[in-house]
Amino acid sequence: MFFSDKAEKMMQTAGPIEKNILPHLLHITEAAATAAAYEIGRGNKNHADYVAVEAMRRILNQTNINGTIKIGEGERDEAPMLFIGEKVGTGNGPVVEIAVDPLEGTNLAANNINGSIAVISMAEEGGIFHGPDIYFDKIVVGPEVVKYERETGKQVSIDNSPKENLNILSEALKKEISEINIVVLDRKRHEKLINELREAGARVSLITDGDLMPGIMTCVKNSGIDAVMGSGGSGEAVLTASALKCLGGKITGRLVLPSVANEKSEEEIKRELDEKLPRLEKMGIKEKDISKIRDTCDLVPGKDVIFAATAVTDGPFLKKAKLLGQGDVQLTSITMGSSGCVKIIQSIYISDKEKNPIYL
Ligand code: VTB
Repeated sequence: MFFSDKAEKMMQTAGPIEKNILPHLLHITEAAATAAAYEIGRGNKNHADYVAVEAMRRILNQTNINGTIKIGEGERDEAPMLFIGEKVGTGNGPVVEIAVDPLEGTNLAANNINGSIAVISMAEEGGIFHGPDIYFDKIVVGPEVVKYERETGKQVSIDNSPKENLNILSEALKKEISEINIVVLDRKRHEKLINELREAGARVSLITDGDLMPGIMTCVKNSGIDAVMGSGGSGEAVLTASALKCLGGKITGRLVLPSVANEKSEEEIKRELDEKLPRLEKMGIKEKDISKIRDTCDLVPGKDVIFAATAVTDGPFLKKAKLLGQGDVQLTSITMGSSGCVKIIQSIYISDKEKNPIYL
């Protein structure tokens, strides 16, 4: 079989959402990233988020889908746009469930620090976890680890010690533990995890925000990121799971209330539980099930999954949104679908053709 036949077959295995909606997904993240680009470095993360949300919603509503937001900006009473349950799209098109983060890493964008993106994923009905906006304590690994797990029956797990997980990573990736690099959000709640990883001999890269893209990087050969560990937003975990489903990686972990993860007082934990339990129950999650282990397929059960991200500030392989003057803009994005097809796209929007149309 020629390679071209293989690529053609891959294109044919794509489901209807990947075939028909994926090309439009790019415009949705591009619009959000463009709006956010004007806010880079202005120090106002709320406004940066607002303009990204507004732009993303506008383009979503011009898209021929019958969509429902499953992971969004929050509950209906706290988020006016892209709230959980909001119906989006023209209504003429496939029924899809949607996870969005119009500006992942609001602080990063507001302060012009690397790593902020506009991101979205979609899947068929029932394809995206209907979960609360709390934390997900997780381990994210790439396809080589998944292959090793399948072959040996050994598995990375949130219930293993960091040392046990490092041993599995070391065998799976054929690396010494001293060569392994784990990305962890720099938070007090991760002090124990960071110490244990370092004591076991691994290297730990601390980041201030934005652990979604590093999760995707575990699926990129020689990216230098072997795993992402620790708790972060559950919405970001679902978005990460969407990408991993396309790339063959894995996320595993459990939901956790921020007050519990951040070791707040009994009183604060009770207050958060009282506030969130009714919502959790409405979503079908009983108190005893909050801390159940969930993996990629629990977070994204869908079969026809699509994902897109556009850089706002610089990233490992996506270059920042560049404002070229007079509203012109240059963007880099990644899109993928569950067929396995990945695209890295540079877009240049220049309205005046008398200007030099291509910027490098
Ligand atoms: C993480 C990180 C995000 O929120 O989800 C984090 O990936 C949640 O942790 O980029 P904290 O509540 O400790 O900030 C972000 O930093 C922002 O959404």
